Formats: sequence, structure tokens, C-alpha cells
Amino acid sequence: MNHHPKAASRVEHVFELFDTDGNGFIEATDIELMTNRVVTAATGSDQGAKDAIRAAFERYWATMATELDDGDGRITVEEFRPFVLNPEHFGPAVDQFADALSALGDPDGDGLIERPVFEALMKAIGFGHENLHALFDSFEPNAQDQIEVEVWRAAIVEFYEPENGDTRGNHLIPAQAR
Ligand SMILES: [Ca+2]
Ligand SMILES: [Ca+2]
Ligand SMILES: [Ca+2]
Repeated sequence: MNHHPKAASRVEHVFELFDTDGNGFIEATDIELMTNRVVTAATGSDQGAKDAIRAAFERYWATMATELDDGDGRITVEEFRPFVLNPEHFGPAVDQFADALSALGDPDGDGLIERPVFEALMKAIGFGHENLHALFDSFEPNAQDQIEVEVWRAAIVEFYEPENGDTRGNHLIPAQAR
């Protein structure tokens, strides 16, 4: 399959972040740690929204572990890259993750996300300060510095599109990897 180089850079960065202990593999314990960080950052969210992001991370991991892993219980970047960039195999997990993460940004359910809430969630995942603010700005915040939940949700899905070379999610790629 053809991957745009930017798509590869996007998901390689996600791999680095999800490998929370930095040992070069994504394992179940990495995803647990990441999940706990994000749930802890979601200070305003109710239990339902927290349960939804836990379920989404579990789905993300379970999809990799059952469909892609060669049986050793850990995912290499070589396993990760082509798999998560295959919408046929990974699309449903991405959709669930995009729904849950974007909803976590909107605890009061008005359809809008304030910058500090977005920042807390994206920092919990591990994205860079300047990168995440550049992404927020690309969503064209309103006069109250809010973005639409639906705009973020769509961008999360686009982030994993294998042939998409110019999605706003490119703002999250570290400068040295662009
Ligand atoms: Ca690891
Ligand atoms: Ca493996
Ligand atoms: Ca809101």
C-alpha cells in the first residue's frame, strides 16, 4: 500500500508517544499508562466520558494485539505503521478513538472545546506544546477561543488516512521529522 511520507511521520510519532516507557515496543502496559494519563487530565469529564476513552484505548490495543501482533505481545514500529494506516483493518478503532477523545474535550456537551481543555488532553498524550497549539489554531477557534468538537473528531480520523499528505494533523509532527 502507498503511504504518504507525512502519514508515515504522523503515525511514527504516535508510536513514540504510545511507547510510554520508551523501550521501542508498544505493550499493554504502555497503553494502560497512556490511558490513565489522559483520564487524569480529563478533570471536567463525567464517568461515562472517561469510560468511553478507556474503552477506545482498549479497542486500539486489542485491535493491534489480535490482528497484527506476531504473538510476542509487543508491537514494533514496523508492525504498527502499515497496520494503523490501513483503514480497512484499523478504521473502526480510529473512529471509536476519535469519538471518545473529542467528546472528552467537551465535558459540558455544548459542542465546543476550550483551548485549556484541548491542551490538557493533548499534553497527556505527549504532543509538543507548540505543535498542539498550532493544531488548535488551524481549527480556526471562535472569538471565545473555542473549536468545534466535530472539527477535531474529523481531524483525528484524517490523521490516520494513509494517502493524506496535507491534513492539519501534520502540525503534530515534531519539527525535526517534517
Ligand atoms: Ca514500551
Ligand atoms: Ca510483535
Ligand atoms: Ca464544551
